[in-house]
Amino acid sequence: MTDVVSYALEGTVGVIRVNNPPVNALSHGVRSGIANALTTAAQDGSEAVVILCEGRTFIAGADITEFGKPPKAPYLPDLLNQLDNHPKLTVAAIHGTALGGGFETALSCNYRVALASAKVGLPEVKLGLLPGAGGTQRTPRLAGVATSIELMTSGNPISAEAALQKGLIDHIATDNLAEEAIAYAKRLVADQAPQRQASAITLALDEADRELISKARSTLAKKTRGESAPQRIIDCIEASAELDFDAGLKRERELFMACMEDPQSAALRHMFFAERAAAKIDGIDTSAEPTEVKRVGIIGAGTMGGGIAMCFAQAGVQVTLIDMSDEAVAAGISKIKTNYDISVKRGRLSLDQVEAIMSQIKPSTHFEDLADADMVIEAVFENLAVKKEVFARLDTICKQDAVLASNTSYQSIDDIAAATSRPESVLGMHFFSPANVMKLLEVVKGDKSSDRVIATAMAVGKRIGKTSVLSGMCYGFIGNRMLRPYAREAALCMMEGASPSQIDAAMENWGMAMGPLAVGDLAGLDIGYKAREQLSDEQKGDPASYRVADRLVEAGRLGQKSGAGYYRYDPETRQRMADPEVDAIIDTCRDELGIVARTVSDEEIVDRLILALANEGARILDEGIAQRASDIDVVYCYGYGFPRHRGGPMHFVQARGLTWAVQRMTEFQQNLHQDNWPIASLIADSAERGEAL
Ligand code: T1G
Repeated sequence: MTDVVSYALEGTVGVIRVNNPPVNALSHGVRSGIANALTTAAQDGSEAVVILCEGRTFIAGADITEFGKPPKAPYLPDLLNQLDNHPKLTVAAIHGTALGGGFETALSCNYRVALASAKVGLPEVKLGLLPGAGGTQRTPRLAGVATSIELMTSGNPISAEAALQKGLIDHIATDNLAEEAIAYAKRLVADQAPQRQASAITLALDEADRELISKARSTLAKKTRGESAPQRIIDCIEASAELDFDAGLKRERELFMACMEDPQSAALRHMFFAERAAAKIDGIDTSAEPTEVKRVGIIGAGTMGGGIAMCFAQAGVQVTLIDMSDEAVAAGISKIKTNYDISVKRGRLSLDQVEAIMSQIKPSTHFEDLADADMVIEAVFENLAVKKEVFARLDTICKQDAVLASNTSYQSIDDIAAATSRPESVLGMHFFSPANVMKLLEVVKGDKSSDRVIATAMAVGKRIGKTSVLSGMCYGFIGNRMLRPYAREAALCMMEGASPSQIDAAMENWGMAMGPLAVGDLAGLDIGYKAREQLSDEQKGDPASYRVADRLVEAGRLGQKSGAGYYRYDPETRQRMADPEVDAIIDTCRDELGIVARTVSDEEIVDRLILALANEGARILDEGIAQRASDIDVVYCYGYGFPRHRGGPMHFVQARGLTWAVQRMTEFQQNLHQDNWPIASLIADSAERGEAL
């Protein structure tokens, strides 16, 4: 055995115990240990073999940290082949989450026992992969096509009970898993139960199955637009019925290797670790215990404040929602209720659940009601003076260890903190609209923010289901600061000859959830207009980058909220439509600025917008505003609709090649607006040294 796998005979049952924290991943040591144990068990006096794990979960999959490195035997498919053909009756004993290669190991056993609290799943698609150790061939044989499509293309785990119903497990243990699994194995031997093999089942597709497969292909083509793994999974499921088991395994292997070599998988594996790394704060005093937040105050019952209140109430935190008048608070509560009514209609929540959540939210117009709040989040009008006044009042009311956070998008945390006598308790918690939906939370530390309040905000973010990323203080923090050059390049491509529809289509076909101009219409063009009113001409930059937006706002075209912006919107479906009026406005602006339209290719649009993001991201990284390049990727994939299967702007540009990035931006310097393309020194230096960002 190895130090992560032990084997011992317990009576007539051989027990293989895996102990490879934190999740018993199938590292080389685990694979070797299991293989050796199976060899021993084949020759000893055991009548059955049970595989179980120590720690918090059954095997949660292949060891993702080994991907991209030279594989070492025993390879998982070979190990599972040894298990599948073992001479003794084999039982998997599942607790926690048996996922990916872990569940494939269990499927290669003759029987499966699971604790009622356990879950099983095949989440490989979330890594741009597919179950590559027989999962795509055994699952359809045990549970049929419909279950296999759902399990493998959603990547979501199912409960032990659901797995039992679907024939994926055979028995549910209620108490001591090891004891019950061993007793179950003994009973099977005593009953002379057959050593069933999923691999021995012959599967035939009926018409309904073929319908399901065809429908899945078209649904996935839309839902996972541009992603390769989901379609390859369907190919494997088809093969499980069209080919014999060994040929099906071969087909699965071919498609698995195609996924493994696909840049999309490298990107998604990058995101898997990036999301986890973002939670780690370098240099923080780890003894700085986060404050437990049992009561939170939210100031401002508008769209953002209401959405934030929902996040906390859903996490079981008591919320006091404050606004200046009874009418304003009532309107906020009513909007929250409407949101939950939609969730009930869609079957996401029951009426009782909504009632319980709403009972957590106490409306008020008195700041004094925040005296015992552990955290207060200000979500009032985006004006520094108003925010400073709010924080000055909080300073006189809140208890000493309360965390005072602002949901500001742009204002200086340091200026806000200066309005209090406790700047160490102040920081930013920047939510993204709609706050009850968007996963990203930017935690913005001010000069004086203490480690305790930073740790508290990060912990609270995780508790309310957000992916939190720490940002230093600069205008726009991480995400919105990068959005400015991105939006600038979109506007300039438009002025130079590309239509709004071409720009948005180019970016959406590349993978962005929504094109930049459609995003502008969604957010409201008047927001940028009002922000520009507070800037000097020099601060505004090249007039070509905002002239059209200004003209649209001045014409009352604010975006979706007014029914028209860069596009006209169907009042019923909100479907966007190109509008000749906008083309005319663009032509007029070109004439005013002496710009002669030219053909702008989709490739140029994509390169300019993505490089604009990565170039600014590199500056943010260089200035220490972001802790690591992967944090910037998390911000863009979780807050701005950047495709996860491209790994975020920083990963994408490095995967594409920093030398290419330098060469392409040099072309832009020479052919476009030179002052828009100073190449970030971190990119230039890293390209020169052949190093990562
Ligand atoms: N390999 C290596 N490390 C892993 C890992 C894995 N499979 N899963 C988790 N970790 C690390 C993780 O990076 C973190 O490390 C720590 O464990 C705790 O994770 C052939 C090819 C199991 C539900 O995709 O979904 O099998 O940050 O913070 O919230 O077909 O981890 O502490 O240093 O997420 O309690 C398929 C991925 C692989 C499962 C636990 N399996 N993992 O969640 O803890 S591909 C997966 C998870 C495969 C085969 C194919 C979750 C979890 P650190 P955590 P958690």
